[in-house]
Formats: sequence, structure tokens, C-alpha cells
Amino acid sequence: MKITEIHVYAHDLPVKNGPYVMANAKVWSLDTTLVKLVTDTGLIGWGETCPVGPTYQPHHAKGARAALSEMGPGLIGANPLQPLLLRRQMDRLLNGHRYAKAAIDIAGYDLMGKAYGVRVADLLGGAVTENLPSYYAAGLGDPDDIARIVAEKAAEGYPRLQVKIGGRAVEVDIAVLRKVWEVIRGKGVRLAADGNRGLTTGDALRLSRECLDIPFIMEQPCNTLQEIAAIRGQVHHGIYIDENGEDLATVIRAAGTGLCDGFGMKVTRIGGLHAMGTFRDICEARNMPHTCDDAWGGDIIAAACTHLGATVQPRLLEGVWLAEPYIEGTYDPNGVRIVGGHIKLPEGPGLGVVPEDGIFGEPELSFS
Ligand code: 0XW
Ligand code: MG
Repeated sequence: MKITEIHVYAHDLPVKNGPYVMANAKVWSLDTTLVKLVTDTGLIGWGETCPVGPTYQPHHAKGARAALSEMGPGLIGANPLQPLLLRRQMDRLLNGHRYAKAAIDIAGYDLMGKAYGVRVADLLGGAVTENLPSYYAAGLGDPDDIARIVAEKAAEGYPRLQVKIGGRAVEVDIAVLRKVWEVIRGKGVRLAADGNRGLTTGDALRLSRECLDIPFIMEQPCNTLQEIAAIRGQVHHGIYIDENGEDLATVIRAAGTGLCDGFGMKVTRIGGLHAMGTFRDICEARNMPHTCDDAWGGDIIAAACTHLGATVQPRLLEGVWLAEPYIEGTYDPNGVRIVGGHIKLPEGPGLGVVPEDGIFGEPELSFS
């Protein structure tokens, strides 16, 4: 099979009741990038990448499209059924920019599934479940509002909740965690406190010390791996790395040196489904729990995260996070949805999501 055409679309995903606020980002609408691969067989594959604004990670929407325009001409004629060779071809055309390469990789998996008549989860090793746990991530807010959201989401059936902290007075973060714990204590719901790089080492230590009785994991509390290493031996809570988990080499280093207890991981940040499968296997070899998320995005990215999440050992899967509850609009009326805090694995073939005809308008870039 050969890629004969590549089309790149920009599409807006407005945030319901926006803005969505994190320590280092505030977003009202997300600019997502869709990739359509057309092949000489007539089969079509879809991929997507959607940074949650330009300040969450060193990624931005226009950067994704610039990277795709750099690689596009050199990918015409490539075989999308060979994900490893496709990745090496992209690396020959452009250094880094894994989050843009991920959109091509995902579209390749969609094509592979359609060509072989199987689901992407089967290509990734096989699904261990048809109904996956998700988690809800409440944005940055005051203690009463966040406690109310968390109570609602726990009652809805989410097995895990994430609250945002950081970028403000640490006393408010501590008050949020105390209030949240009052409402979820005894309900069997797991809790993550996500600093999104926004805490100083001193504040992270204080927060951990003053919340000794609350069993949460601290996700990406500080900005850099050096800062995390500095507090690692002194905090009383498990630490997960999210934004700093930029590539497999960093994951190997973090796991190998005991820098963290788990990861919040994004399919696009690590480079797509092929690299995410390797990440999953590294975590399994070291018994490290992790999420299977993306920064943001619509039905295509949601399907990619769900197919990969379905292959993770259930005891290590911290949940698949989807933007679906937070955004207006879908691409496919039968797209990926969260019901009762859980996600049904799409049936396929491929990703099992087919965008409505013409929904993304005219492509911003086309190569043939
Ligand atoms: C909760 N998320 C998966 C969605 C937001 O885009 C940020 C992210 C995180 O955990 O940092
Ligand atoms: Mg996070």
C-alpha cells in the first residue's frame, strides 16, 4: 500500500462552559489538526493531534501543521502498513516534533486496521477489556466548586479523579485537597493532584507535608525533572511525571532511576501509537501505572487513546482521559463517549471512527 495524498485540516473545538484552567494554561477553544491519508488502494486513514493551547507543553497547533508541511512531500509513496519504517522516514525528514508525527502514525494504524479488517487495539497486541475506565480532570478552581464537581463525577461512576493545583497560593491548593477528600473519602475513588508544572519545590513539599492523611498521587508538581528529583526523596506522596515525559529516552531514565512512580502519558507527545505501545511495555516491565491520554482533541484522538488503553494491564491503567465531556461538537455520531465514567472500545475496523463527510471543510495543506 502506498500513500498517494495527504490532506491536513484545522478545526476548532470550543470548550463547554470555558475557559478550562490549569496552572500554566487557560483555554476557551482548541485548534485541532486532522490528517487524512489517501492510499493507492482507495482506503483512507485519519489521524489527529491537538495541543491544549501553546503553553501546556512545547507544542502548538500551528507548529503541528508547519511540521506536517515540512514532512508531507517526503511521505508520498510511503507504506502506511509499516509503522516502524514510517516513523524512521518521518525522522529522516524532520528532527523532533513527535506530536505532529503522531497524527501520521495514528492515520497509519487506522489504515492498517481497515486493510486487515481488525481494530487498532488488536494491532497493538490485543484488547484486555471492552469497557475502559476514564478519569475526570476538574480544572483549577476554588475549594467549594471543585468539591462539588468531584462529588458529581464520583457519583457518575468515575473510578479516578484529578484535581488541578499550582500557579497560585499553595494554601488554596491545600484547601481544595482537604475539601475534595471530605467528599470522596471512603468512596473508593482514586485521586491525583496535578500541578501542571506550577508548584515550586518548597510549595510541593509543604502541600505533601500538610496533606499526609490524604492518599493522592502528585502529578507533574514542578516544572523540570531536576526540580522533581530535588523533592523526590522528601515528599510523602507518589509522583507521576506528565509534561516532562517527552520521549522514550526520558521515560527509560525516569523509570530506571526511580524518579517517579508512574506517568500521565499522552499518545501524541510520545510520538503516536507505535511509540505508545513501547511506552506501555516499558511501564509493564517496571510495574508502573500510567494514564493513556491526550492533551485534547476530538473523536479521532479519543479513539486512538481508547484502543491503546484497552491493551494496558488493567492493574496498571490509571484511566483513559478524553476531552469529549469538555468540548462542543463531534466528528462521528457514533464516536467515542464516556458513560458512567467508562468508555466502550470502538468496534473498528481501524479506529472505528468515521468523520462525517466535509465536516472539516477545505484542507489547509494538501500533498500528492
Ligand atoms: C487532564 N489532562 C489529561 C487534560 C488536559 O489537557 C491536561 C491533562 C493533564 O493531565 O495534564
Ligand atoms: Mg497532567
